Amino acid sequence: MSAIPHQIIIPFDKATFGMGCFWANDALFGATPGVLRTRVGYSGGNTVKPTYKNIMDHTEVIEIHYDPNAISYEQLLELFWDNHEYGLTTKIKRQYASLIQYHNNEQKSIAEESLKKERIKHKEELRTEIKPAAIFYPAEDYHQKYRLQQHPELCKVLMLTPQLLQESHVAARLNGYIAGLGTEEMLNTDLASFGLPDNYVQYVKKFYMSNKSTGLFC
Ligand code: MHO
Repeated sequence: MSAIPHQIIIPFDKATFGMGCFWANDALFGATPGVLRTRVGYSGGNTVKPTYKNIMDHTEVIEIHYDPNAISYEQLLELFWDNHEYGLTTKIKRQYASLIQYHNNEQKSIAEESLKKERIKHKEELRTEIKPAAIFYPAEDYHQKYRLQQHPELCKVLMLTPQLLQESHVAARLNGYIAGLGTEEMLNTDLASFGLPDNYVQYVKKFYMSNKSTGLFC
């Protein structure tokens, strides 16, 4: 078996979003072209060392590393607006708040502009907050690539370590595909280059096909 191409080492930008339970958007962005890696965690609060059981004033967020030559911040924001677990106008506890954390002034103005456009589509006030990026506390290992981790044999073949759960490109992609996300074309191209044994290629395809119509869930 050839080596699994876990790491893609090219310049990247970061995007951080809160959109509800982070399991769903980890899978969504993982299967998005131009996204290099994802990891989930807690951010935005003032307290230190939040955990899932004691998240305090923090929000569940996803941190996305993307190739700005392959996908724009505007395109990521489109996915952000369209895929909130609780919608954009529902009053929801801080854990699941709608949050954009910008990493530079350009992201800030693009996000503010897109919020203005999004407002026009809704009758009620949007609850989305736009704030500067703050300390990101990675979530516990079992939350990283949650959908993929429901397939322990596949994870074993990928030789996923706690570090790779947060950093692997292949894990990010498969976490989406196994949940039925991404296009079939992307799936086939990726599976041809990931170096998985053939029975696992078939295994991933089977779950992709059967989950394809399920959509995002948490
Ligand atoms: N509905 C999920 C939420 C998990 S999420 C990481 C559960 O009941 O466990 O917030």
